[in-house]
Amino acid sequence: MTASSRPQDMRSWIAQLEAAGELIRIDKPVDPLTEMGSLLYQSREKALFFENLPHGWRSLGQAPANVRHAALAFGATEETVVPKVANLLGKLIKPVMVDSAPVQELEFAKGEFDLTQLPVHIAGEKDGGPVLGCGLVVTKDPDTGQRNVSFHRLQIKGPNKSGILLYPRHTWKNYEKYQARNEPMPVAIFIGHHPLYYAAAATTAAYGLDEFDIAGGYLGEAVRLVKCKTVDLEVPADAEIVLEGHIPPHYREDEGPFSEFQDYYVTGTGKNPIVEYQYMTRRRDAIFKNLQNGSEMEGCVFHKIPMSAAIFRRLKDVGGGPNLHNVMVLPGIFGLVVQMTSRAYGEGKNLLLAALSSEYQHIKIAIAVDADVDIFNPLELLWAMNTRVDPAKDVVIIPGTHNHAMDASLEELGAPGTGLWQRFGSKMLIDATIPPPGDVKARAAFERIRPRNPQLRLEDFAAADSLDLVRSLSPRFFGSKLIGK
Ligand SMILES: Cc1cc2nc3c(=O)[nH]c(=O)nc-3n(C[C@H](O)[C@H](O)[C@H](O)COP(=O)(O)O)c2cc1C
Ligand SMILES: [Mn+2]
Repeated sequence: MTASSRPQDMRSWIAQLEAAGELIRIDKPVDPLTEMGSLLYQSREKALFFENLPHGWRSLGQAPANVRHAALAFGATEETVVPKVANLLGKLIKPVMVDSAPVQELEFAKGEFDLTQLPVHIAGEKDGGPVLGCGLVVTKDPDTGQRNVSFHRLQIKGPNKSGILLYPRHTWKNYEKYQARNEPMPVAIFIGHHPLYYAAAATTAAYGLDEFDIAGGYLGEAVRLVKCKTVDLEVPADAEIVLEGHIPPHYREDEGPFSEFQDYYVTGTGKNPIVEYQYMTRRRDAIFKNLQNGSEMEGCVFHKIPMSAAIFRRLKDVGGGPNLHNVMVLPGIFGLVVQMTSRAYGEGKNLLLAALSSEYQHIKIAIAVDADVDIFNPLELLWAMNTRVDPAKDVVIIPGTHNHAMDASLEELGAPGTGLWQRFGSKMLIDATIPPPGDVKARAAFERIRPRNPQLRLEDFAAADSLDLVRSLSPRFFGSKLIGK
């Protein structure tokens, strides 16, 4: 933030989306429990701003709805956002403390607020109840005081109670330390902020690295933090709502099912910890933030960008600096494509091996392709895999690997709510790269066809009454990247 500018928050983001023609306003009344999830599900292209919710609430969702929106938030394009975020991951900015905060304009003690009055929605037909999907959970390591921020699904269970799904990672590690002392873990959960806070919370980095430092780097400005009222934690001053509470030790309750990121309900369902809330603060005119999961929904976009960027950052030094162009996580989140130009035979496999064992546990299938493949067009990926792969030598399966606990296709060990929860499975790499440029003759066999005069434009030839039809055509089609150059 410069002296004259306001901090970036959810309000600046709503204005930015609207200016870019990316926001649909919903002025009719919408019931979060029975209607909102269906509307979000249908809006894969645009953000939705619900203006007429029960108890006078407004709520933003599907923002980002897709990688294009995420790129807008980072000041990049679909093609440049991942390399840009990979670079920003090396530029941490420490937060600053402030004394007074918009998010503490109003304060509510226990009994004065009721989570069931918030516009928390039910996403899927078979979900176990309304789930707060957009609460970012702040905790501390009780030994070191190091802060952690991460996303956790919070199923609303009463006026002051929610469930919480804790995958065995950093928040879980903090919780285990409190549990060993038989003490509740204090938590602060903030709802509604600029999307780069969410991207930072979804970034898996080293244990002990404060995700607010990452958020500062992403935003290019220090996060403004304020002390909570009832817990020894700090939250972003410019968020919309903050819930203060604690997770009791050793206590579990049934939680789930929930519409999850792979597009399935069941993973994670079981005996999970709960959060008890004793305090709420918020802006006077607070705007709620909803978030729906499911493949290619907002929740997925928040996985895709940080995960792709962290893996890009890891791959860029493999073998002393490959010719790496881009990385993108595929729908479902357990697959990933690496776009590169090999310097030598076999280099594709070297990068894929690194992609399969990064900070993230999700990636099970990694595919490498060349620069001429549009990695944002699934048709081109399928084409590359069936015209550039010799299965006997380009596909490698590694059995007996530790996989993401929410990959329903693999054997589940342990259970949710325990530190032993995992899937035990395998991983696969598919090297669909073509011979390196140095081998001119071998590479020539893979030169893609282009039409004669590829610079010609359909609109310059179409009849006047067909022009609207031409303009309605998607700019992305098979081979579109090879045209007009
Ligand atoms: C939309 C969304 C929802 C998520 N839900 C959960 C969840 O319910 N439980 C969980 O443990 N992790 C969840 N995650 C993943 C973690 O928040 C994410 O991997 C984060 O980087 C973990 O932080 P940590 O590395 O500090 O542990 C979710 C991520 C996203 C993007
Ligand atoms: Mn962390």
